[in-house]
Amino acid sequence: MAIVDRPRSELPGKLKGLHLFHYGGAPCAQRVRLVLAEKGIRRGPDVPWRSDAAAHLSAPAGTYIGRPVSLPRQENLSEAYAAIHPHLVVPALVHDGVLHIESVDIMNYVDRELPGPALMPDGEAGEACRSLVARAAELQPAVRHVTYRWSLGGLAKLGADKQAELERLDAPDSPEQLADFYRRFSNGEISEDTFADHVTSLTEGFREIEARLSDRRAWLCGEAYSMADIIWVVKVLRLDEAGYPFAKSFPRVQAWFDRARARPGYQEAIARDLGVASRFLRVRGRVQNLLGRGLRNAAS
Ligand SMILES: N[C@@H](CCC(=O)N[C@@H](CS)C(=O)NCC(=O)O)C(=O)O
Repeated sequence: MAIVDRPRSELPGKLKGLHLFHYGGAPCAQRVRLVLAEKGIRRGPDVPWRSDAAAHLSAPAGTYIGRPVSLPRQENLSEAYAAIHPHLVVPALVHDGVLHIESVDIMNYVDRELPGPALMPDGEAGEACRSLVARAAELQPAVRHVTYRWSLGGLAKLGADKQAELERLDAPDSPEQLADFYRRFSNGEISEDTFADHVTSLTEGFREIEARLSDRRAWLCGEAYSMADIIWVVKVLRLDEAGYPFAKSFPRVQAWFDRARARPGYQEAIARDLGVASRFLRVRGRVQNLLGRGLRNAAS
């Protein structure tokens, strides 16, 4: 269980109820919002993430307060956010003053500790479900590489000053190694072969999901929507925005994704955040595909 024992910021200790540090378009945060929505925990207002105004300190029971941290504005790469999340990524969840990090741990925590339908099945189905969740989590670095290479491109490159600041803020033992990733990406040190290998890893993952759906089951672990669906849905969404050819390559994944998108939880947790930024990424992905240098070409 990933808990930050003594965060440098005093803010988490002041928060009552549930508070989620997140970003609308970030898959790791989307999966936690989806779990909260499927548990029936309602989304309250979004407030400025650093706010310790009295009106923002307590989330009423059965709701959570969103504290969006803008990744495009690089608010996560700041001293103030480093004092909350030592690895400089979203999400982070505070529950009654206790700070939790690592999205899969947070998903399990919410499922286990809070009321609402169980999202992890029992018995054999549970084992399969856990291994699908682990498989998805293992592919997170691949999603990061694809996002930066095919969706964000030059927009995400850091200048020398920002990079130096990031090197200073990033914890040397961070499992994310974000400063190292940004340095290699910004300096063009990641080879096209490396990016292509990440696309191949994702394609292998989607092939496994397509195979699981071949017996016409509604959801990945059987008839009940589970944690496995949640973690894979947001992965498919991110790649779909980037221009991955699901309908052509994996039609069952596409149909399952469409079913998942029709759920009320998806509407509350994901769809309402997919604004201009998501449309921009989709258009960019489509144009790159039309020009023959998009993710569709890399995936074929
Ligand atoms: N292992 C972490 C990974 C979190 C992560 O990679 N978050 C991404 C968004 S999906 C992020 O905040 N990236 C910051 C950036 O790219 O600057 C978790 O699962 O919580």
